[in-house]
Amino acid sequence: MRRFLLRHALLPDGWHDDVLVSVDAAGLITKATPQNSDATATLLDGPVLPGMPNLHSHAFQRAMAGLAERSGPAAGDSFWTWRETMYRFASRLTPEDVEAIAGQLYAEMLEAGFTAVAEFHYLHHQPGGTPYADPAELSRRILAAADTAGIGLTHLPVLYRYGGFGAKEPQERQRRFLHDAEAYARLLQALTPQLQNRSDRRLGMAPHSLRAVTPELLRDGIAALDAIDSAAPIHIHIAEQTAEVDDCMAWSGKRPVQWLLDQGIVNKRWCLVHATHLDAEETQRLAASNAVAGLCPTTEANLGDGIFPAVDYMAASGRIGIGSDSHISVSVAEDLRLLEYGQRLIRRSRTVLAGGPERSTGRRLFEAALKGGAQALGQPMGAIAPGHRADFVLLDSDAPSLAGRRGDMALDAWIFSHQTRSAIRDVYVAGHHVVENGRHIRSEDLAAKHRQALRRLLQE
Ligand code: NGQ
Ligand code: ZN
Repeated sequence: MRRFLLRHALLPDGWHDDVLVSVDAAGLITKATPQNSDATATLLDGPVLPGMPNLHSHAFQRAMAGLAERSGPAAGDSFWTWRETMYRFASRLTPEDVEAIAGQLYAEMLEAGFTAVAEFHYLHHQPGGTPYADPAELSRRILAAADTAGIGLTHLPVLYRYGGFGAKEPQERQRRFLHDAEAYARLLQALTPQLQNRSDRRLGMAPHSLRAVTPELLRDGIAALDAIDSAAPIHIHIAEQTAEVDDCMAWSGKRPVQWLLDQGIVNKRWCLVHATHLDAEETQRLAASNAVAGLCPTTEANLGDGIFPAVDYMAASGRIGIGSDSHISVSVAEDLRLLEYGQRLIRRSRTVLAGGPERSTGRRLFEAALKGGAQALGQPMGAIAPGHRADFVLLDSDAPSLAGRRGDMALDAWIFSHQTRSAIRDVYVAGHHVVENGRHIRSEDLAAKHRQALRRLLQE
């Protein structure tokens, strides 16, 4: 049993001082009582937030962040030309590369205040498409990276079989991603032992998109998951680009989110990643489904996706979470800020997502993303309260941007007043200290391995 004394902490009912927290051997909080003292407890002396879930990640893409910013030979660079660059990059990665990139990324996520990640993992096979001797090789590399970094992980092996709506055959470059229903069920089974019985691990599934599966394959994949855990998370990319909406209309006569909602299967297990292009009816129906909209504002901006109707969706009590997706940026604060700024820019207005008069925009967004993120990851996190994991993010009250600020003012300052030097000082996951004075405890070792992998990759 460990004890922490949090000087100033955000609890589910608001800010409190001197919160004494007891943590059991599994890393779960058993008690959290304000206005307490204990000279032997570990003191976290400043504003303490619950760790944020990162609900969408393709770890390998971190290593190509910034490499797709040079314009191509023809006018009209887009999501789809970026995707070609990404496929080329993905085709060269070895298992060692995948682990080195993910290890570095996960350490950076922790330094940024994310204490768990949903890894939407689709790089499964060797270049060319032959499975590795262990078909779960690359998933195991992700698990190893998460263990080394000490981050919570919801592992989402991706079900991918087709190259477009209507069972279109995949491209050559997509071969590393592909499974049929049987091979996919075996992969889930093989990964189950390592992802069970830990408060910081969860297995789920990710049909890549409606482009990558047929209705039958989607059904079979879910059945394979249900046989293991009928409450496990299900994530899918959806309606990120208008071309997908058009293709879905041509295939089914329905928009992607409309089509999926019409299947009658979407519930709180689901995370609809992006869901950028929603009409008014889809917005209301998605909110009512209790699924989470997985928003990735920095990636969506980088890829030119469009802007999610967050005001109407959140007004309808729609659930959201945030993900760093392609990792063009790895920052809780930046993704929340950009989510708000997108809405401000189209509405020519301010404090748009604060949710009512006299409220903190940062607090509303932070709490919504904690709650939705925890639901999407299917992990006991997102609150400093009994039954939740002891994931703490200590802000540096000496940072210039936080000087003299407490409570919601500190949270707003951290999210909106960006300073180059991170204002995050210490991070704990399940009671374990993983970031100390702004640096991950293994940052040097992880950075060295990452540097080595990247030098080799980019020289080849
Ligand atoms: C992905 N990324 O799977 O990495 C996708 C691009 C696709 C995002 N959607 C590929 N941000 O959607 O086909
Ligand atoms: Zn994605």
